[in-house]
Amino acid sequence: GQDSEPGSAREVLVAFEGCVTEQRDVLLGPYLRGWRGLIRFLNSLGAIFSFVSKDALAKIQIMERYCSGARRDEYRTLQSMVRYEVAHGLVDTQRRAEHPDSGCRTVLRLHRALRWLQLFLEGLRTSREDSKTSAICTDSYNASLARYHPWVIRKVATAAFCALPSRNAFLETMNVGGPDEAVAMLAEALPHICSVYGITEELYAQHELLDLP
Ligand code: 1PZ
Repeated sequence: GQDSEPGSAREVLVAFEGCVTEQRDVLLGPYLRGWRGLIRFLNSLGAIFSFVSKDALAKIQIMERYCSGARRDEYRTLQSMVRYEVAHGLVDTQRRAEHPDSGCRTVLRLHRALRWLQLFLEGLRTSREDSKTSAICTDSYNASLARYHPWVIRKVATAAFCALPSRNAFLETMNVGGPDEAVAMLAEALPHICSVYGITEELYAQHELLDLP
């Protein structure tokens, strides 16, 4: 519920740490909790990003429905989800038709956004104090998510990035102390996001799911 959502960036990023099991399975519960925390953080940046958080939230809700539905056992991990949906023909591979909101295509959108997040946070972490958050954000967006978005979304997104606060102010909004503490926290937490991203990428590549419509 609302109260158990992570409140600071540390809790958000650490949620991704809890995603990966010893067998390198990705648990959907913590994955979606991490995402809920990211959305909450995004909302705190202002209404200008609500077109982003609405889309991400809709996808999280699709996944939460699977995870609490009649087939919840199949949706415990990304691996079991892929196995189940693929084996039962529940994934549209050519165009969205009978299964427009499969777990596989929905997670793929979040997965691509996670690549953006990884690049953005790494850029933020390694940037100089006078760097512009908007420039770091634009660079990481252009190097990842942008290629999946039509022109109009790219324009709206890039315009919204200009509203981002300065690097240090942004690091402060992460609620983990001053900019130095925030940077240290990012260094500690980024490997977990990378690992979730890498495992998912490999899983989707194996099943040829990386281009799902
Ligand atoms: C800190 C600044 C935050 C900037 C966020 C950067 C990402 C910009 C993405 C803008 C896209 C939003 C509009 C929705 C587009 C959808 O069409 C696509 C594809 O979904 P489909 O149409 O196929 O169902 N959706 C996405 O690509 C998912 C985007 C999720 C972005 C989540 C960002 C999380 C930010 C966390 C901030 C710390």
